[in-house]
Amino acid sequence: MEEVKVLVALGANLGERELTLRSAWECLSKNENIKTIKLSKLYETEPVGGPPNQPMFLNAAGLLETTLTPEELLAALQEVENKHGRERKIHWAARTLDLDIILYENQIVNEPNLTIPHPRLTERKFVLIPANEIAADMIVPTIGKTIGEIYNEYVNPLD
Ligand code: A4P
Ligand code: MG
Repeated sequence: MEEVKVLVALGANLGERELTLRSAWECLSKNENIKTIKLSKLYETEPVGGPPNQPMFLNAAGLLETTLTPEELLAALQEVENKHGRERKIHWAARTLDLDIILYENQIVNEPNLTIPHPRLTERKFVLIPANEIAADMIVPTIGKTIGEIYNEYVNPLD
C-alpha cells in the first residue's frame, strides 16, 4: 500500500508532560507501519474548554508517513495513549496524553468515530501554531486552504 503523509496533534496536561509527548512520538516511530518525519517544538498553552481550573497543556504537532488506513492509524494512536495511562472518564478532562489525527494526506473522513480533517482545527491556536511550524503547505481539503494560510488568517491577527 502507498504511504500517505499525516499530521497529528499531541497534547498532555497531567504528569511529566514533556516526557510523555517525547515517549509517545518514540512509540509511534517504533511501529513498523509508521515513519515519523518531524516533531514540532513543544508549546505550553492555556486549556481551551473542559472543566475549570485544569492545568496548562503542553502541545505539539507531528508529521509522519504511514501505510495504515485512517481507522488503523486511530487504533495505533489510541494504543499509545493507553500505554501512557490515558483514562477516558470525562470528555475534555485533564489527560496524560491526547493524540488526534489532524490531516490524513488530503482525504476527508466522516465516520461516527473519526472525523478528518479535525473539525476544531481552525479555531485552535494550540493546533495551528505547531502545525504551521512543520506542515504549513499541507492542504485542509474541507476548506481548500493550506495550514499556513489558515494560520495567517486566524492566529496572526490575534497575537
Ligand atoms: N475522533 C474523531 N475524530 C478524531 C480524529 N481526527 N483524531 C474520536 C482522533 N480521534 C478522533 O476523543 C474522543 C473520540 O474522538 C475518540 O474515541 C475518537 O474515536 P478522546 O481523545 O477520547 O477525547 P477528547 O480528547 O476529550 O475529545 P476530543 O474531541 O479529541 O477533544 P479535542 O477536541 O481534541 O479537545 N486545550 C489545550 N490548550 N490543548 C489541548 O490539547 N485539548 C482538548 C481536547 C481540549 N482543550 C485543549 C486541548
Ligand atoms: Mg483526542
